[in-house]
Order: sequence, then C-alpha cells, then structure tokens
Amino acid sequence: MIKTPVCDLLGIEYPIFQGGMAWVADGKLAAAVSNAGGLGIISAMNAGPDYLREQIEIARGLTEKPFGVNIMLMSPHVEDVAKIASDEKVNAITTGAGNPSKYMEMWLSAGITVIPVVASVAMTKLLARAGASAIIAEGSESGGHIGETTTLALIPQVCDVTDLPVIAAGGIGDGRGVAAAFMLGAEGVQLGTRFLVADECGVHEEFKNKILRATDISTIATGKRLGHPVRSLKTPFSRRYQKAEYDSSVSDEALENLGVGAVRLGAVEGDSENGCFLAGQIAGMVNKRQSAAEMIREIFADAEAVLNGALKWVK
Ligand code: TUI
Repeated sequence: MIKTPVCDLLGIEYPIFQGGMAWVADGKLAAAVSNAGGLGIISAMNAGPDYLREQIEIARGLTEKPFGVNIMLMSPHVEDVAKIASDEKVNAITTGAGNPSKYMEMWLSAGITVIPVVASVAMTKLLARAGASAIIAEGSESGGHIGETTTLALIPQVCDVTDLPVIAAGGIGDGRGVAAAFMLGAEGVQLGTRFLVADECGVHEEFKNKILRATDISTIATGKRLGHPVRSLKTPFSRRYQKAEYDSSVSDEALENLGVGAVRLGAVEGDSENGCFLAGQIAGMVNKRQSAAEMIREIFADAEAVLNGALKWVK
C-alpha cells in the first residue's frame, strides 16, 4: 500500500489527482476518480457560473468522496467561478495558467484545501508565502498550457524550496512514473492524459482513438510566439497553427483567433481537421481503455512493485 501526507490532507485513499482538463474534466469523470480513491477534479475552464454549479451538483449526486475544482485563471468568468467554488465549499481548489493569490484568502477561509499548479520555483515560493496548502508542480511534458521546465528537472527544484507537499504532474502515465515522481521528492501525482481513455470520460471517441494510436512523438508545443505554449496532438490544426506561428505576415491577433474554439472542437466534436486535441507526451504509453478504478489500482500496484525493487542496483 502507498500512503503519503497528501492522502491525509485530502481524505483520499491513493495520492493521485485527475487533472482539471478543459472540456474533459466534468462532474462524471471527477466522481469516478474520487469513487476510485483518488481526487477527481472538475474543470471550470472558460465556462460561466451555471456550468460549474451544474457539474458540482452532478459530482455530488455520484459520489460522497472529496473532489476538487480547477479554476483556470485566464477564464473570462474567473471572478464568478472562484466565488462559486468557495460558496459550494468544494474540498479542494487547484488553479492553472496564472497567479491565484488574490483568491486564496477567500478559499482558505471557506476551509478549502488550495493547491495551485505551478511551472516554476519562483511561483512556488510566492504561493507558499500566500498560504497554499500544497503545490502541484507541472513539467512541460504535460498537455495544455505548459511551462519551460521538464518534470524531471522541476520537481526536485520545487521540493528544495518548500516544505509543503508537492504533487508531480506532466509526463506521468503509469506506475513507473509515479515511483519516479516519489524518488524526486513528490508525495502525490496528477495525471491527465491517461484519464482521457477512462470509461467514465465523456470526450469524443475520435479523441480517445487518437490517444490510443499516439506514439512518443505524437505531440507538439505551439503558441510560444504568444508567450503561452500549449501542447497538443499533431493534427492538421496544429500543423496549420505552427506554420502561421513562423509566418511573420500573420499578426499576433490573427494567431490568437486561430485557436479560438479549437479545444472544444477536438474534445467534444472530435473534429480531426479543425480540432485541437490537448494531450501530454505520455500519450504514446496509453494503449488500453479501463475504468478509472482499474487504472488507479493498476498504477499503484505497479508503482509499489517498482518502489520495492528500487534497491536492486545498490550493492
Ligand atoms: O493551466 C494549465 N494547463 C492548461 S490551461 C488551459 S486553457 C486553454 N485552453 C485552450 C487553449 C489554451 C489554453 C489548457 N491547459 N496547466 C497549469 C499551468 N499553469 N501550467 C503553467 C501554468 C502557469 C503559468 C503561469 C502557472 C502560473 C503562471 O504564472 C504566471 C504569472 O502570473 O506570473
């Protein structure tokens, strides 16, 4: 059995979070992961307040276990959804794509465990001072909006500057990755891409099939020119986007507009031509459909075997 302080912090059985993926992480998926003993997370993404209230209600109808909400700080509705998550007193809030300092007091005083996602040591220090309960450190192997530093380099550097529990994200897809994250000093993990093919995940079948067919070199990071790189599967959309990015006759505004609505087209419509399919570099390791519960059991049984064998080269 693998138990860490992250389990006690959240009242969960396994120290695993399901990433708050836009257009993917709804109340149904979050409840399935929480029922399986992990921490399910609903993505508030760019949606308005009604969507979040509805998904929290769905999750509460399906599970009695703790679950979280991810607040995407670039959302046009961030003020509203930050307040709803607080009023609803969800067990945990994770944040992404920015600095959540101005909301922390509201969330903490509502008794919520606040766990920002960071991609750097500087943000770790700032948010630890601001009162974060734990830190999710996300390496550039992950899908979606990414930082510069890989998980292998980021986790130990984040662990060196904080005594808070660190949850590793980015590039983790199986028990080996979980064991490696623990070796780097993490006390929990967050997985996104692997959960895309969970039976309870409602994304379009085409998205699931693309993940199941992916290889090690199936993802690409685009958007560096605009200062917010995004990792997705290589598709006609990502190739068009990349071409436009290197074309100086395309304005930044035109480039920004190219991406609008593409993530929904990928996840919900399964539009192979115009959709953006956000996914991490471990997509190539995801090759079977399972329930969320089977995934979590398998991942931790494998992690335990790897950790138990960790001394095999030590003489
Ligand atoms: O947030 C993510 N991943 C995301 S957000 C997102 S929304 C989107 N949808 C469609 C297209 C493009 C984006 C998709 N994926 N991960 C967590 C994360 N946070 N990664 C990097 C950061 C981050 C970046 C800057 C955290 C803090 C930060 O601070 C900036 C500042 O304010 O100083």
